[in-house]
Amino acid sequence: TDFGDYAPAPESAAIGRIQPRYQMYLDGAFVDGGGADLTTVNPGTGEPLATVATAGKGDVDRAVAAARRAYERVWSTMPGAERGKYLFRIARGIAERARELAVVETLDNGKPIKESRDVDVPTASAHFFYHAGWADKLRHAGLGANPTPIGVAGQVIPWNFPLLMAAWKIAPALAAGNTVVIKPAETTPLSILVLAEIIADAGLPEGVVNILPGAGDVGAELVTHPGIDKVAFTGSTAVGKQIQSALAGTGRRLTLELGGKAANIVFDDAPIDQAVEGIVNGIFFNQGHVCCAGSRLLVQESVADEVIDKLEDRVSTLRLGDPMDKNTDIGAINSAEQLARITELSATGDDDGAERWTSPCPVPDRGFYFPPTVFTNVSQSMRIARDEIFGPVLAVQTFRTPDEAVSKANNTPYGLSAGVWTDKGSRILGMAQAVRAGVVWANTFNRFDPTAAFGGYGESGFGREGGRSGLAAYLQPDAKDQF
Ligand code: TXE
Repeated sequence: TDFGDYAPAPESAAIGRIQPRYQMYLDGAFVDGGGADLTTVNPGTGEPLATVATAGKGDVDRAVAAARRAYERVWSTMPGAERGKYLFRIARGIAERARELAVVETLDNGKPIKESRDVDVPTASAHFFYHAGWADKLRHAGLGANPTPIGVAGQVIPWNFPLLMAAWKIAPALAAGNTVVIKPAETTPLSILVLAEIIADAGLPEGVVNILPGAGDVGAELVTHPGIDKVAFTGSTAVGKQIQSALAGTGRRLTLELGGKAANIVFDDAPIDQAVEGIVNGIFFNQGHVCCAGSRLLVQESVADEVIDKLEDRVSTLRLGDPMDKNTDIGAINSAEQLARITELSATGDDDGAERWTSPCPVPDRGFYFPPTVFTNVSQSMRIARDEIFGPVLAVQTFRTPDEAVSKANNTPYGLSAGVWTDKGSRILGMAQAVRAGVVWANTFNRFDPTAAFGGYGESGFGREGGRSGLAAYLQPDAKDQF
């Protein structure tokens, strides 16, 4: 593989190197699984990157049993301050291997290297640092005088932020004293397997974290396994619904972080240039593979032409291409399947009579790429205004009054995030109340911080990740302390 500017220095040849084959991480050991190896592809080129062992018959049983042993014998009874030390070590391990992780993430996922380097990897490390701090302070979290862990967590994560989603899931579970069996997405298993090495090097007791690569069938087996006490899933709304119905009546704790169709709402008193940057970040960050992406622009009629002109000018300057190039703004679509889904869904915009604008940027002739696209003349009934496209495609609608903005923003079964751009503080507060979304950003977008709770309303799922509420998702409140 050509690592470009990220080529390993001769004295540290191992840095950034992709192994030809990766194993699962089960009960503290790197082992083969009973499933057929999967081949992960570099979306930037479309070429195979590495093969990965996957879980097969009996592996979920083995991993859940290992997690149960670790839970009962070591992890749930260990003093919080001790657990915290392991989390600090993992956080430091991520920081120490940041360059390698960024390269692995970009090669496996297709996101621009500057995003892996500046967002995904540091934020993953920050999640472990933040939760390390909670481990010995659980009784001060306002969740009861002596909150206890839930048990063994079964976790399934998607491909859009592979390392970061692993950190979002593993760090709070461990801080609260739970053990984990986690399944990465089939197209992006590599960075979490590098994290497994960091976890092993941190000396985490065996069985506390188990990582089982595989496809949806492994995920389904994991979340329905009778040995699992708590399920955390991030992925499509369709699969989230299946999981919720499969678990109905089991009493198992469940959190779901699903799709979204966020409105980015620009009022006529907004700082327009800043708003344009926020619109670009909202929908083109990570190729739009973001559950909270600002995929619907709602712009006040009086400034709509100005905003759209400035937006198209700005988007024309974005560089699309080789994810490993430090100057790339928009990288590759994660898989051929996702590229086909984006192509198909955006074609419904043409069929429904919306007006398509495509960035004039050159598109590489190999790998999976989709140029930034903006649809205007969009009406509420069109699929491009309703369905999650999960790609670099923006649907623009206009509004006249704040009430109309609220009603359009809320006209969706989803409710994960929204953005408000205005000069008026009172309007920000009003919109934050009126828009049904778990996260409302004001004069910014796509800001993630481990101290802030993230999660949705409606078909975007339930439960929160990050902050004190995220921690609560991994604790049984103290029965003696309820009021
Ligand atoms: O999702 P899946 P896909 C949305 C986005 C995207 C669409 C499809 O709109 O276009 O979903 O993506 C595992 N039981 N999001 O098909 O299938 C699967 O192996 C348990 C939004 O990739 O939901 C992977 O690890 N697990 C989203 C994970 O679920 C199952 C992020 C997600 O894959 C399973 C991803 C099953 N029955 C997609 N079937 C977000 N919220 O950010 C699959 N999986």
